[in-house]
Amino acid sequence: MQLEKYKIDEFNYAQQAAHTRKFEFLAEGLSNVEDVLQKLVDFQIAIPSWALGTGGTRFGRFSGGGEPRSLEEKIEDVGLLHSLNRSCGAISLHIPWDIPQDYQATKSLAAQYGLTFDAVNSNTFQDQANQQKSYKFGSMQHTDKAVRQQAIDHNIEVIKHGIALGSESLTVWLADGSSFPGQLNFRKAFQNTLESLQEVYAAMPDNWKMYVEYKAFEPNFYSTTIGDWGQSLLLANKLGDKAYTLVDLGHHLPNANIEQIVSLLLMEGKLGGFHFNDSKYSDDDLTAGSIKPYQLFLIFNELVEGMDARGMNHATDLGWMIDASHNLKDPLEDLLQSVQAIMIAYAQSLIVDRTALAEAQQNNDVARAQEILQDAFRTDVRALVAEAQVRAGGASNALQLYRQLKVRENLIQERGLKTVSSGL
Ligand code: PSV
Ligand code: MN
Ligand code: MN
Repeated sequence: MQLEKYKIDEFNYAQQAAHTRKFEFLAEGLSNVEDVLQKLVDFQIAIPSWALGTGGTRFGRFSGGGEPRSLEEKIEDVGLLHSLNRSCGAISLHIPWDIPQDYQATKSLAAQYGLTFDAVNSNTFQDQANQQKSYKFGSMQHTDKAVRQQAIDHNIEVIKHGIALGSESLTVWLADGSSFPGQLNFRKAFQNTLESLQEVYAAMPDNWKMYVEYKAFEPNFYSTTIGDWGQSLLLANKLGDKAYTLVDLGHHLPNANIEQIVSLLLMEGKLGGFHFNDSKYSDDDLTAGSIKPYQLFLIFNELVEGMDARGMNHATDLGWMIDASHNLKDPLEDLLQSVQAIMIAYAQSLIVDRTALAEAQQNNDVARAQEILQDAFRTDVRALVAEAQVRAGGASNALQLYRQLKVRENLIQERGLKTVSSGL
């Protein structure tokens, strides 16, 4: 389904008076509006190919209909999101769920929608048909060198797909670990993993980044070999300059201070990227900002502070990605909500009075420091985000337009009601 630009213009025109009123009121109270707007226009978040269909849980899956049935249709869906909000200009593929048949055709289709290929993801957490060895007891940590080699070869294969598509990073998430005490030797599992990753690392082009993703538990429930940011950072440091830690917001033990983790990883120059989502319990993969919006803001607050301190480019120096799953909502509506929540948290962190905050911290003025942060968090910046999206060529309210245009109904017409998107 193609979304013609005139439909966006018509929508924005109808909303203009109300939007302008809100925007001007907000802009009047801010000192750096144009700077913030430009940063919001530049900011892009990659959409994971696996989040475009209904995920389901291990208890069941309820199809929403009209889901993408091929890589081409996944690209089409991300293209649709991007034309609505102009903030999701990249797609992140998961191999082998998304094997491109014809690189040139896939690349030109993506280019037609203004999309690039973000990090490619390897998959050694499932056994595929025709696979020689099983990953039941792990992949890169495995006691059997042949299994480790299979995992290494797969990752090198993924890098090759990525190179052909113009991607410049590899995300490695391993399900490796153990479910019972005594099942494995922690040290040997870690060393096997390091050696395997070293071989993959050596196969990466010089301009590539490796994102080492950690996760506290699940599918293993006693130990995970890359279970926290310490283990990931240890690996990234041993691997070299091209290796970084990737933070998935749902991969921590309850109450972890993620913003502090982010701050220290940035300080070490080892923060590579993000998988945004939200959770009440663990890896719930819910819509970003739906459960803990203040935490999302505090994370962005550290990101902006730390990136500015290191002179980093907000838009290009970190891998911004969403990692979500949908059981109840229309996946495209959910993704539009996630992007919106991320942009809001980013905008709020851009209006924090940093000079005043540094002064309050220096003077141990705790109440003042808290007030400064909460003042930004409690500012309704939605009109600022809308203005940036309109300036970039998108709609002032992407979700409202999506519904108005009956996008899902059209996709169901085109693709059918009983569709199963490939992936989890
Ligand atoms: C694992 O829970 C994870 O967060 C990793 O990023 C995977 O690649 C992704 O989910 C998709 O299942
Ligand atoms: Mn993830
Ligand atoms: Mn996850």
